[in-house]
Amino acid sequence: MTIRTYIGLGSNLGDSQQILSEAVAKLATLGAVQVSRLYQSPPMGPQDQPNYLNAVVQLDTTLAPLALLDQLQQFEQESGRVRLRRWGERTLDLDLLIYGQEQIQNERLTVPHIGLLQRDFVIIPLLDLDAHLQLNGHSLKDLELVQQANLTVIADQSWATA
Ligand code: PH2
Ligand code: MG
Ligand code: MG
Repeated sequence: MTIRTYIGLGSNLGDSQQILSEAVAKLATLGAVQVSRLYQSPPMGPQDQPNYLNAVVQLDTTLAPLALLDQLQQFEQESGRVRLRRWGERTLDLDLLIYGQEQIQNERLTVPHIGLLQRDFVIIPLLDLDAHLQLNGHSLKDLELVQQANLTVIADQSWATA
């Protein structure tokens, strides 16, 4: 039985588009993937850092949540992950956003991801993948944030496979 999960991808150090497309290829080894469009997004947190490239991957996988988290962290390390400060610049960030309908809270993992509803760079790509996606009974497309999003589309949904 596969579970539908959503993974947030971010990078603002190095060749971010290359790094993110390699990450999609790695995620595809864990199950069937669909990718959102690719976005550029101004930094949340310290403003003296480059803009981010952001995207979301939909992954249908049989992995349990912590096994999936282990894989995500391994992929971050393999990309030569550098993380200089909290909310700061990084080569690759892979966040487990949604895992089926599950609510998970332990020392390693909070799902749905804690900042999800506040981040346009997560919500807008999620809506690319499922325009009717709901969280706790609320349609993401009805969030005010969707009207105020400050994102630039860099590439259509073929970006990761081109
Ligand atoms: N990730 C951060 C901090 N700030 N800002 C944007 N726009 N996109 C991100 O992915 C991001 C961020 C730390 O994970
Ligand atoms: Mg993050
Ligand atoms: Mg993270």
